Amino acid sequence: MKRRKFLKRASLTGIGVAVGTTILANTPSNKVNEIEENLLTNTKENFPIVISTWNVPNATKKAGILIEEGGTSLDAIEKGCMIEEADLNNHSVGNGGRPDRDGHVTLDACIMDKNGNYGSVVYMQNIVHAIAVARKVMEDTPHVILAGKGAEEFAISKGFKKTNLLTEASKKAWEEWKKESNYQPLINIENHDTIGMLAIDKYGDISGGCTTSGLAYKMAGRVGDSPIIGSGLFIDNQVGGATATGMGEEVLKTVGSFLIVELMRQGKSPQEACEEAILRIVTKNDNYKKFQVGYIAINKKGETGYYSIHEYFSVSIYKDNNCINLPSDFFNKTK
Ligand code: SD4
Repeated sequence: MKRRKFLKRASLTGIGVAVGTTILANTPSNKVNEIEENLLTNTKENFPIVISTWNVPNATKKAGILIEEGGTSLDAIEKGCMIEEADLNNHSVGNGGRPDRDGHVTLDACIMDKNGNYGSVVYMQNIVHAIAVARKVMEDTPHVILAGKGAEEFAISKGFKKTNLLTEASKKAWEEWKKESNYQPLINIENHDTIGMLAIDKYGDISGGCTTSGLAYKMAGRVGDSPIIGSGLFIDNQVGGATATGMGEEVLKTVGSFLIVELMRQGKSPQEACEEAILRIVTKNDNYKKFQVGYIAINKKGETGYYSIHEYFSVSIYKDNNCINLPSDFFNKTK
């Protein structure tokens, strides 16, 4: 697809699409079969493709180039996410991430492959590349989640280096915060960089990953949505994938990424499915004006969708050797 056509399609899918009201239960079964058939038939038109939460061109390009060159979506996800984890200027992922209230940087990450395999680390400290450790959990252990000290020790046993993740800049910001110790999880409305990434490689296979240091100044021991299968990330290689950013507690309560993939299985477009998942949150929670959640999704054809509660969520997309950042449409239009 040429760049102009891609941009046009991307902005069409991203902005101003009405929320679908069709409920599968009301859809005739021949229609359901037709929808599923369409979803499962690769058109080869829209991939390889990578989509990431927020404006993360370096990570998205890294993944995009890898799959353009014939790499697998799983390698692309791991290597792409690692770029953000190593970036000291990104204060919500990996090295340089904001600490919890006690000054500890604790990381959550997960990865999922085309076969539905999943690996994750939660509440891990002192290791930069949580996404790579999550992959090792998936591939080299009989388990799917390792937490805290166990995750750290496993990482070290696999050759990962122990690193102090609390940079001077993050320490300074934490010390400033401590003066008032005012925990206001009203964050994410303007910008945030927790990276969720979905990719389809040349072979049509989907993988996804998600990596974060979680909410700044969270309580010690807190784990968010990002490393939890079905909440921060879900992949079904027959249907598509979804991943989340923002207030993890709300994503967890609605099992957002699984919901989006199941809605796509039932015939919704990625855009409609993301909008429906955001609606689930806001209709259950009068408090929604105080937190942000953003979702991205991709289906088997490589069609993308993205939607958030508030303005300023954006996505990065790599396609046909181009990487672009697009603003997301959002639910709360009241100022
Ligand atoms: C969490 N969902 O720990 C993560 C944070 C995040 O953009 O995505 N921020 O709740």
